[in-house]
Order: sequence, then C-alpha cells, then structure tokens
Amino acid sequence: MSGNTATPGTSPEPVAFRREGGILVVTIDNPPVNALGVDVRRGLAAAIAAAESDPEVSAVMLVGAGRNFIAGADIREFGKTPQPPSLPEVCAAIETCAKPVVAAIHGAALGGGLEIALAAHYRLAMPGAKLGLPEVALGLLPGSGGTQRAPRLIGAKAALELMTSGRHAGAAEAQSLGLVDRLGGGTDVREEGLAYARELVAARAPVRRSRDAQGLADAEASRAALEAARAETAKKSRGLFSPMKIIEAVEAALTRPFDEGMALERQLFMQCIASPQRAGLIHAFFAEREVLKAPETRAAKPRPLESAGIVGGGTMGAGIAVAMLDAGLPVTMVERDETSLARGRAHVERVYDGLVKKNRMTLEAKAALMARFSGSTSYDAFAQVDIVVEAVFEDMAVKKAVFAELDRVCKPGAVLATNTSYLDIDEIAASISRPADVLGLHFFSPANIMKLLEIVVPAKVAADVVATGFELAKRLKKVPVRAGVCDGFIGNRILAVYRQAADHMMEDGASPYEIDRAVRSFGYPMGPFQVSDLAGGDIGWATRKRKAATRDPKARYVQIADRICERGWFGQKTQRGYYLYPEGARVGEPDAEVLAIIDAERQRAGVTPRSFSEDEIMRRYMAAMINEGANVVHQRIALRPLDVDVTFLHGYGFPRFRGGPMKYADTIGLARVLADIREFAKQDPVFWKPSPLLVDLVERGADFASLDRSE
Ligand code: T1G
Ligand code: NAD
Repeated sequence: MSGNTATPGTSPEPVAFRREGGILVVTIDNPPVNALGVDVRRGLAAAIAAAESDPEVSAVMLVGAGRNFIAGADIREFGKTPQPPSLPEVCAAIETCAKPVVAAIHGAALGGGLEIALAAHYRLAMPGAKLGLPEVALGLLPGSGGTQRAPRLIGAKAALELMTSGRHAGAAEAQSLGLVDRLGGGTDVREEGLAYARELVAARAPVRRSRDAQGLADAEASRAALEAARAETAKKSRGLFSPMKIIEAVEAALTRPFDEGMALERQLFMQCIASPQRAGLIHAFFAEREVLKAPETRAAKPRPLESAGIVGGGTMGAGIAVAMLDAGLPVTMVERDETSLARGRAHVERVYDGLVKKNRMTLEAKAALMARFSGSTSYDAFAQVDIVVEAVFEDMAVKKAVFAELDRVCKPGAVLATNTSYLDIDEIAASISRPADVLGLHFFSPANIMKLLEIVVPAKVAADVVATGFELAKRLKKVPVRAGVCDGFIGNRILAVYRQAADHMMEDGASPYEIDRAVRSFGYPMGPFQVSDLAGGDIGWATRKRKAATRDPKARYVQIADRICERGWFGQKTQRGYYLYPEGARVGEPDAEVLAIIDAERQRAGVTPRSFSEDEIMRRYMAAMINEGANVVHQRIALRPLDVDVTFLHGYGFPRFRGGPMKYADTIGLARVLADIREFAKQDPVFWKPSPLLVDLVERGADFASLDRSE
C-alpha cells in the first residue's frame, strides 16, 4: 500500500505513506520545515484512514523528511480562510487510531508539530531534536490540543513553563519531562523509528492516548502550579494578549473533561488569531528572516572569516571584541598606546569576570577564550586578519588616519569596516586605495548584547564584502539590516526625528516624565528621556554641536537638552540627567530642577504650555517615526519597510507585538497617519513634511506591506 495526496498542479508528495512489513511509514516532506499546510493535513488524515482500513498495518510511524519533524502549523496560513481538515481534527484522527502511532522526531517538533506528536501514542526523539510549544512568540497559544494533552502528559508545571516561555527543550530534557518515551542514538531517524515501532508491535503495545494520561492526578499540585504561573505571567507579560489565554486554557485542562477543554482552547485560539498582536508578532518572525535576503547576499559568497581585528578598545571596541570572542574568532585589538590597550583588554575581561562571578562561566573557559585575544599598539598586527572593525573616536580625521594604516598593512581581500555612527563612509572609502573593501558595520551599545547590526553599504563596495558582513552577523548571532549611507543610516536617522518631536512636545507643555510614561504604555521598556539618560546625554550633545553649523535656521530648535548638558547632567553616568539617580540607582526619579529648566526655556522661547493626552503624545511620536521611516525607504536607505521594522525591534526597543513602526502604521492605517501629519503641519510646516512615499501610498490605497512583498 502507498499513497500521496498532492493537490493537482502543486508540488508533489507533501505526505507520502508506504507499508514496510506491518508498519505504515508516513513521511512528511514539505520544505523548508514541513509546516502543516492544508496539503500536509490532508495527507496525514489520508494516511491514518489508510492505516485504519488496511488489516496488514499493525502500527504507523510518522517521520519528517529533511532537517525537521514538523515545525508547526503553516504560519503563512494564519489570518486566511481556514481549509479543512483542521489541525485539531487531524490530531484527533491520529489519537483515536486503533493502531499504535509512533512519532519519530528529529530536528524541530514545534507548535503544531509537537501537538501531532502528542496525539501519537509513542514518541522517539533523536539527538539534536528540539521540542516546544512556542506559539506565545507568535501571539498565539497551542491550538491543536497542546494546552490539553501536554499538561496531562507531563504535568501542569512543566507544560505551563514550556508554553509561557516558548522555549525549545532538547531530546534528553524532553525524555526527562515525559514528552518522549525513547531517545534515539544514531543519525537515522527513519531506521530507529521503524525499529521502535516493530518493537512495540512485537510487544503488543496498546494505543496510549495522551488525553488519558495522569499528569494532572495531583489536583492540588496542579492548581498550585497554575496559580504560580498565573501570577508570574501577570507580572511578566507586560501588555501581551496570549500568555494569559494559555493560563485560561490550561485551567480548563485541570477542571473540565478533555473535549470541553479542547472546545475552550479553540475559542481562546481564535481570540488570539483575531488579536492585532498576532499580526505584529508574525510580521516580526518573517521580517527577521527576510532581512537576511539582501541583493548582495544573493549575488555573492562571503570572503574568508577566520580571524578579526579591532581598532580601539573603548565602549564599542571592547563590546565588539567580546561578541567576536564569543563567536569563536581569534581577535587582535590595536590601540593608540599601551595604557589605552590595557584599558581595552580590561574592558573585555570585565565582561567575563562578571560571568565567572555569576557562575555562568568557569575560569578555565575564560582563560581559553582570552587566549584568542591579543593586543598591540602596532597596526602591523593586522597583517593576516580577514576583517578589521574600526571603533575609534567619532572624528573624520582620526578615522581616515586609521584607514590609511589599514590600507598599508592589511592583506589583499581583507574587509575593512567602520563602526561610525554618523560619519560619511563613502568619504572614508574614497580616502584609501581599496574602497571596494570598505564597509559600515554599525553595532549598538553594548555591542556584545544588542542584537542589531546595521550593514552599511557604501557606493563602491564589492558585493562579497557586504556578503561577508552578513556572514559575520550570522556568526555573532546578530540580526543584520542592510542600510544605505546617510547621516545616521536607518536607526539613528529616524531616532533623531522622533526625538525632536518629543522635545517639541516637552517645550509645548508635556513633561519628559509624561512623555516617557506614554511611550512605556505603548509597550516600550523605556521612554526617550530615560534612554538618553542611559546612553549618556553627552553623545547627543556632541552630535547637536557637530550639526549646529548646518542646521536649517527655519527649523525649530529646542534648547532644553543643551541647558541640562551644560550643567554636566548627562544621565546615569553623572547620577542625574532628566531624572535623578540617587546612589547610582538604575531607575530615575523626576527632578524638580529639570522641570524648572523647562519652564525657563518655555518663557525664553515664548511658549505658553498646554496639556497633552497620552494619545496625542503617541500620535505625534509615532507620526514622526513613521514619516521619517517612509523617507528612509523612499530614498532607499532601507530597501523595504520591514528593514525599518527589524531595525527598531532589535536596536531601539520597539514593542515586538506591534511588529515595528511601519507594520504599526499599516495596522492603524496610513491615511490616519498622513492626516495627523497634515494636522500637525498647520503649526509647524517645516518639521512636519509628509513623506512623498506616504502620500503616494495613501493616494494609491496601498500600504507598507505591499512594498515588503514587491522587493
Ligand atoms: N510556517 C511557515 N514557514 C515557516 C515556519 C512555519 N511554521 N517555520 C519556518 N518557516 C520558514 C521560514 O520563514 C523560512 O522561510 C524557512 O522556513 C526556514 O526557517 C496550531 C498555532 C523551525 C527552528 O513557531 O522556529 O503551530 O525565509 O530560517 O533557522 O498550535 O524556523 O527560507 O523563506 O527559521 O533552521 C509554531 C517557527 C507555529 C516554529 C528552523 N511553530 N519556526 O529554524 O530556519 S504556530 C513555530 C522556527 C502553531 C499550532 C500553532 C524555525 C525553525 P524562508 P528558518 P532555521
Ligand atoms: P570611546 O571613546 O569609548 O573609545 C574610542 C577608543 O578609540 C579609545 O579607547 C581610544 O583610545 C581609541 N583610539 C582613538 N584613536 C585611535 C587610533 N588612532 N588608533 C587606535 N585606537 C584609537 O568611543 P566609543 O563609544 O567606543 O565609540 C567608538 C566609535 O563607535 C565611534 O565612531 C562612535 O560613534 C561609534 N559608536 C558608538 C556607540 C556608543 O553607543 N558609544 C554606538 C555605536 C557606534
């Protein structure tokens, strides 16, 4: 007996089944990750029906082709009209099959993929397998029995932890939890699965349904676990919709019969599907994968990347060195003099000493890692490295001098990168003999923590140099975003604009504390004035001074920040900025003296303060961000709106459940954003100039997502 169920005209065999002796081997082959699209669901249902009706079949084995078992429901189907059979129906068919069903798991068994395995009667996991119910990361909950079967199989506590964290469990942990019955040893999941199925048949093993498992037998312990998870989730889920729905669904597993619990799970699942958070989080999921697909990474292969150099051991140089050491690269740091070099090395060591102190690293591991670190005050030390990242003072003359040295000593083909925040990388590239090897790699502070890496593409760079930047990002586990050359690239350029909008509101009557509160309510961990205090007000001050000569005299310029910086109040590092930080506190207190400075500046500027609602604060804040985001896309500094979204999700704390500023704009409607900008422009037409791209999209009734698809 064999079968496959491809819809005519679609790719063949997403599910194939064939009897091998008494075992019906059902193979899911739906690249790239065997997602449970409609054809796969139909195929599985057909396979189980075939098994039920064929007396020669004693057991069924489910196995995935390629690198994974099943990575879950097909996320691309969410929000579209569901096609039958539904996944809960497929799971029910598997669970009620009269013949034992074995799930042979390798790679990912996630979400609906694990739910299929939980509906099976026996589970084997191979080394390297990752099992989990990560739906919460997509604004969802396990909607095909996960919230009902998992607690019954492994207990409420373990099941809740898996579902609310969304993390993946390895094979060994999955066995210790009771998620799987058998660990495979070798590499051939098919053979090991078949052997296990034959063993079960030989032992006349019965069908065993997870719905009947006794993991919730100890009602008191289950209830205690539920209440603990409810309290923890209430504390941690900061505005997220689906985590609490998971708690509600698992509560039904404790208190209701299985089928009633399944019905409630479906209701709650549909509520999550309807939540805008689902759309935002799924947009983020796919956008993070799309940013990897830059024209240069399609066109060229990366150059060798086996060793790295860093120029400058300050805040950024040291952080970048740690990121590279963590990635296993040998790192050479060059500093101006021995004192600075020692300071740079100490910066790097301090990170690892902190980990050793927290028992998150052994002294031996630290020593092995630092053995890959070397320092020098001579550029000749870079003669053989594959890539050098410059992180010296933000001064064009200093940077050009450094690149002249790199041009002199580095081997042909070495990638020469700069971590500048604002300076013109085309100018730096043009200053040496090999401009095609010059790239911008804009890390974010702290560079060993922050995920975002802007890969800044100068005019003359070679495609394989850009591809090498993306390869480095992958090695460092960073999220790379391709950016064009302009003042501030994608992130800092847009930041400068919505920061101005915040300053305008502050001078017009909103306190910095009100603005920060509104931004936190929107979902950010911090407001703009808290961020300024964290990063240090002196950096922005230096930028404002650098730009003073070229600032548009017609443009409004709020001087409040300058007044505060003139007092040396740079934020946490000076124990006061916009907030007071008594005894080095990390959370600041409002400062009456700052409010007095603001009042004085309002009088100086002739402004009569007025009140701002949270809604108005966010409409102005987001309108400024979205409008400049549109300009950045319009000028192809960012190739797609999703590049702007990923930049803000991974570099500027934008709330992930909103998907990013451009996705948020699509959610509220571009027409509304444009109307707001036109309204605000009545008071300040210089600052509020609608982006031509925004105007064009509204006129065409299109949205930013349409540009993500077209690129
Ligand atoms: N649906 C559709 N496409 C998917 C997908 C999925 N579930 N998972 C991955 N892809 C695409 C991805 O966009 C990329 O496409 C390619 O596959 C490779 O992915 C009812 C509601 C499995 C660990 O949350 O975590 O089941 O860019 O680059 O690094 O209860 O993908 O090549 O065009 O990430 O090797 C729950 C999501 C769904 C797992 C592999 N499942 N996936 O990582 O490859 S909701 C998940 C992952 C659900 C049920 C519910 C990872 C991976 P492209 P990749 P990878
Ligand atoms: P920093 O002042 O902390 O460190 C700069 C280091 O460069 C110093 O240790 C100095 O000794 C060294 N240096 C200066 N001239 C040198 C030379 N000719 N040769 C070798 N070393 C030299 O500065 P930072 O904050 O680390 O910033 C470095 C670069 O990174 C700047 O371009 C900055 O704009 C950019 N950047 C900074 C941040 C941030 O948040 N600090 C974020 C992203 C990018």
